[in-house]
Amino acid sequence: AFLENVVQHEQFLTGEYNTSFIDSTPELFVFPKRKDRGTKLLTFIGETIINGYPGLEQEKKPVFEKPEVPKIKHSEPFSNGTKQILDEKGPEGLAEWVKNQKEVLLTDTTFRDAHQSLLATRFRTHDLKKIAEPTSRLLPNLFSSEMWGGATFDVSMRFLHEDPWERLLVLREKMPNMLFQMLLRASNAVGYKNYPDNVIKEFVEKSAIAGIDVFRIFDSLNWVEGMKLAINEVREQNKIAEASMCYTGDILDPKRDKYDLNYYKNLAKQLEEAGAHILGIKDMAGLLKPEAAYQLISELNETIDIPIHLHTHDTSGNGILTYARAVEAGVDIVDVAASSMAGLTSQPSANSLYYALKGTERQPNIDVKALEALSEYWEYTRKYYQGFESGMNAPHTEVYEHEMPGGQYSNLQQQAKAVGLKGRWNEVKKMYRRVNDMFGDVVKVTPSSKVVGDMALYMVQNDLTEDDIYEKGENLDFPDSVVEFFHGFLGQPYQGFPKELQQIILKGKEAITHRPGERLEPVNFQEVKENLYHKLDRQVTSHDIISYALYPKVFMDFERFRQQFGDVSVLDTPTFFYGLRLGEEIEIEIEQGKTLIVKLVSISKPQDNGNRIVYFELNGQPREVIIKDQN
Ligand code: 3PY
Ligand code: ZN
Repeated sequence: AFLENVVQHEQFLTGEYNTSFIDSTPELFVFPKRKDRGTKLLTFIGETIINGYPGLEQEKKPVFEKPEVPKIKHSEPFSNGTKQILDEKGPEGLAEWVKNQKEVLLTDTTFRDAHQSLLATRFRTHDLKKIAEPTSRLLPNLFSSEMWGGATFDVSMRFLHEDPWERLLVLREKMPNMLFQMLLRASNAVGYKNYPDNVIKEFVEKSAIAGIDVFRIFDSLNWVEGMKLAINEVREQNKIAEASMCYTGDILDPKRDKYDLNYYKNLAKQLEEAGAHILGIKDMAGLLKPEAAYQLISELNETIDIPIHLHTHDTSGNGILTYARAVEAGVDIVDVAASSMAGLTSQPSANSLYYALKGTERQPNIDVKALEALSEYWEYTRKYYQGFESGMNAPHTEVYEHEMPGGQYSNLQQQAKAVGLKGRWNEVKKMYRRVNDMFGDVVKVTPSSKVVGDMALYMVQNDLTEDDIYEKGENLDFPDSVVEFFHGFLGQPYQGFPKELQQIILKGKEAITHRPGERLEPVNFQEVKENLYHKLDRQVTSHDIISYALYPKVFMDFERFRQQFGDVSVLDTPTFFYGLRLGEEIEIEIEQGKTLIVKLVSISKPQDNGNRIVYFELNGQPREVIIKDQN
C-alpha cells in the first residue's frame, strides 16, 4: 500500500518530487481504510428508497426510455477544433481568427447554463460524460462548450455529491478539440461573495491547468475595478479573457437613461483596455430586444477592436430574432443550446438559429443532422430531471418588467415556497422590480440578483411596503445579504448607492469604497492543506484545498457524505433520484472493468424505533442495510 500511495501521489505523477519528498510528506503513511464500496452504495440507495431524494416529491420510480447516444468511431483521430487554434496561436491569435470568420460562431451552453436555467443546475456528470465525446466529434466547428462555472460548482458538491473538478477533468479528456468555457463571477469566483485576491488567483490558475480555456468574467455590478484581478490572472495563464458586461435596462427606452448606449460603449472600451481578448455581452435575463441588439452591436463594432460574444436567455421568446439582428450587425459568436434543452429561461436553440439564418452568408457552419441527434439524447436525458422543471412552459414577456435572470427564476420560486410564500409568487415578482428601483436600478445577476431577491422575499413575507422601509427601517432587521451589499462588500454600483436607504440599512455602520478582495486576509493554503489532511485522514489535493477555500461548509458536508456513502456519481440518474423498484436489478460500474449487480429484494415494515431493513442482492449474495424511516 505504501508503494501504491507513492506512485499515485500528485507530486510523483507530475515529476515534481525530489529525494526528500517521502520524508516531508507524512500523508503517504496514512493508508486508505478498507472500505466496502458496495455497502456504502447500498446504504445510499436504501436511503433514497425509504426517504426519497431531498427536494424531490417522493414518488414511485417512473419508467424512463433510455437516451440514445449517437454512434461515433472511438478509434478515429479527432478533427482539429478551436482548442488547437488556441494552443498554436495563443489567445490573441485565436481572437484574430474569430474576427476573420464569415459565419457566426456558436458556443454550446447545454452542459452548463441550459440546465442551470431549466433544471436548477442538476445535470450529473454521469449523463454529461456519455454525450461529451459524440459532441466533440460531431460538432468540431463549435467555438466553445460552456460546461463549468456559475452555479455548477457548488451544486455539484451540495446536491449531487460529486466533485466539480472531476467533471472538468473527465470531460476534458473526452473533448480534446473544443475550447472549454466557464462562467467566472470575477471577485466572487464561483461563489456568492467577494474572496481574498489570492483565492481568485489560485482558482483561475487551477481551473486553467485542469482544462478551462475561455473565462467569461463578469462583475455583478458591472464594476470594472472588481474584474481586473481575474482578467490579469487569466492572461497570465495564457488563456482567453472574455470580459463581459451585463446588460440591464433597455437602451430603446429613453426613460431608462441610467444604462444607455453610451454607458455600454464606455464599459466596453474600459474592458478592452483592461485586457479583454473578447468582449462578452451577458444578457442574463434576456432583456436585449432585437432592435437594441442591432444598435448595441453596431455601435460596439465601431468602438472596440476585439470580437464580440453575445449571451442571452430566451425567456421572452424573442431570442432568435435578437440573435438574427445581432448577426446582421456583425456579432462574432452567440450562445445557443441543443434544441431540446433550449428556449424559455435557457438559451435560444442552436438548431433553430441554423435554419433562421439559412440563405444568409453568416449561417453557422454546423452539421444540423448531428445537432438533431445530440438533441435527441438531451431530450430523453432531461426527463430524468423532470422533478426540477420550473413549470414555465410558454414564453414569458413579463421578464421585461421584473428583469429576473433566467437562472434565478426557478430558484427564487423555490426559496419563496420554502418561506411559506407559495401562493404569493406574483407579489414576489412585482416586489422584485420595486426593490430594484429602490436600490437605484441595479444590475441584477449573481450575486446582486440574490440580494434583490432576498429583499423582495423579506418585504412580502413581512407585509412591508416601500414606505414602511423608509418609515420603520431603523427597527427592521434586514437580510444579511442586503446589509453586506449596502456595506460595499460586493463592490460599487454604477452611480453609487441610494444614500437615504443606505443609511437606514447600515444603521450607522461605515460603508467601504475600496475593492473588498484587496483587504481580505489571504488564505494560507499550506495551513488549509495541513488542516484538511488531519480532518480527512487522506491525501489532500490542490483541488480539495481550493474547494474548501471557496465553500468550507459545503466541502466538509460533501466529504462526510462521501465517507458515509462513497462515490455516488457512479449510479445511473434514475437510481440516484428514485432508488430501485422491488425486484429491479441494475449494474453499477464502480471503476473501469469492475461492475456491481444490485437487486432490490424486499423492504421490511418499520420497527418500533422507525428503522426499516432493506434487503438487496449484491452480485447474487444477500445483503441488507438498516435505514431510519423519516416519513
Ligand atoms: C451565474 O452566475 O451562475 C449565472 O448564470 C449568472 O447569470
Ligand atoms: Zn446565462
